[in-house]
Amino acid sequence: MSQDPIRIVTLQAHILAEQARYPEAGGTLSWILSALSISAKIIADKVRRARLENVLGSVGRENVQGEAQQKLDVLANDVLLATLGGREGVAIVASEENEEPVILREEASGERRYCVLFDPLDGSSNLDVCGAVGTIFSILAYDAGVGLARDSLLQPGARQVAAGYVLYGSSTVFVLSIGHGVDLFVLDPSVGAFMRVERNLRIPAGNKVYSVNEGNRRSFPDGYRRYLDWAQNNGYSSRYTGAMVADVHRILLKGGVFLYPPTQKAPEGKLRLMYEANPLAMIIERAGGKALCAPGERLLDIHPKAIHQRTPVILGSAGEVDDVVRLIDGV
Ligand code: AHM
Ligand code: MG
Repeated sequence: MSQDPIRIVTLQAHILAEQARYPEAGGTLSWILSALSISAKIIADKVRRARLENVLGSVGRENVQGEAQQKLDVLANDVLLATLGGREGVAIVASEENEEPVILREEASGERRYCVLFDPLDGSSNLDVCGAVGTIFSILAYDAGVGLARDSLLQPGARQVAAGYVLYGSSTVFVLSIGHGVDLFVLDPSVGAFMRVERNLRIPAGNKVYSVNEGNRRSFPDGYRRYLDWAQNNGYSSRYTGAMVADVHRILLKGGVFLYPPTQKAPEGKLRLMYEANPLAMIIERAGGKALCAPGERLLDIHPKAIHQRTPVILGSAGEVDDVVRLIDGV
């Protein structure tokens, strides 16, 4: 009797196999994903060596969001700009750390071109204490026919061609969705490659865990406070690291719900629609979960008006999101 050999699939091989499913694909997207994979390895190395190389702490200025920029925010941003800048298929790069998108190639071309948006180092305030941080990315098709090149970016998240994140935790993981399901890769440092460890990830339908900054509870709208009372009366646990990538990764694997509600200080919520919320919402939906910006309003359907726009976020296991909505609606 023959035995199936154990298959080793790297991220690179996975991307090429996905590309082969679409005979019309010219490989442009694959090149962009490979630039993201290389960036992830370089950033992972910088994160691991940060204390040794004295690149922790802030650079002493704020980004466009009014947040103190960490030295590693800037380093990670530069790495992504450098790797993506060399890819012919990238028309525009937009980063949470840059006020304006970088237009690289705006003329029409025979090959399909893309816009790549990213949060280079999400949760970077965790760096000083060796906590988990991540990189989040979103890829949209570029349309040279749209008036100003930067207007090409203003597409609802549902149109993302690919989305994903890298989590620099106790290991470095790369979570990716291209066109359909969600796949999980882990960096094997001895080989220098991301290895596929799970295909078609499915988020558990429920789990009694919520992830929210409860320090803001007093300034949440009533409905969210009602939900928290209900959850606490029903034996829920709370898990919150302050890095969205780490918190959402836990929920993707174990189930539960992640919330960033509107607050008095941030009436639109704190999280950025195009760099953080859209890509993570797509991952959660493609894994079978739900992602909303308010009861009855799908996050991926928001038509952005500005690239640094913010949004409230409710995402996670379908059953848990339904409970949040029920309690917000006061049912
Ligand atoms: P950052 O991209 O500047 O690191 O900010 C985003 C982070 C998210 O990762 C996290 O969910 C949130 O900010 C935490 O904010 P708060 O400290 O208000 O709970
Ligand atoms: Mg962020």
